[in-house]
Amino acid sequence: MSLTLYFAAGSCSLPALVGLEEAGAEFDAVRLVLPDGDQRRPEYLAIHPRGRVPVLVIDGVAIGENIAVLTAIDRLFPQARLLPAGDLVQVARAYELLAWFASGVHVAFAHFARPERYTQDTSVWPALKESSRENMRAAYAEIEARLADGRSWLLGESFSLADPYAHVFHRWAPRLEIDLNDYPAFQAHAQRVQARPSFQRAVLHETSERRLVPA
Ligand SMILES: N[C@@H](CCC(=O)N[C@@H](CS)C(=O)NCC(=O)O)C(=O)O
Repeated sequence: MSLTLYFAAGSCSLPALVGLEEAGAEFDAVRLVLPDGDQRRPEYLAIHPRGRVPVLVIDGVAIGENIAVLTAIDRLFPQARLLPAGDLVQVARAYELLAWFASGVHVAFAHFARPERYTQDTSVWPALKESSRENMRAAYAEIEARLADGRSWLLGESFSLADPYAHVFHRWAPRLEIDLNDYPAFQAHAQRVQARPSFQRAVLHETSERRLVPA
């Protein structure tokens, strides 16, 4: 089986990188530089016409959208136990969280980072950005509340792909000028995510020379 992950540093492709590393997968990691517009290059749009990361290509078939990518990684490597399996309620709870990350939290942040997606009227961008910051604060508070019972990981005592996914939003806080010291359990969770060897290997890919477009 051949696996290629298209990803970008600092982006929501982090959990896919961590998942492949947790599983000990052999894969080709191809880095896009979003500020350079790599995602809009014809050679990338030919792979994924939506022009976003992450994309996982499995034996020549490209899969986009985080939830699909993370599900594929989990199913390819069941021994790594990257997402709950079996118990219906645990599986549903996991997907409830992943879906909120993808369609709630990420979209809230996009109003800050990509206001042009929502309106060309630049006069309302400051208001959009301010409501994004409020919505992100609410998201951080919800994550904090989930960890408040002392659990190590978002779904309980076992690490899952929800953890590096949440860490994406932790990494975005400085851009929002949100002080995460207001969320101590989320800060401690971030340290646990960063301590995993899979995270450290994932971060190495973020600076690798293997780019879609060689520099
Ligand atoms: N709904 C998609 C969103 C993917 C997405 O927006 N990724 C960002 C990086 S975090 C991206 O590729 N941005 C490039 C752009 O907007 O041009 C998912 O969950 O995978």
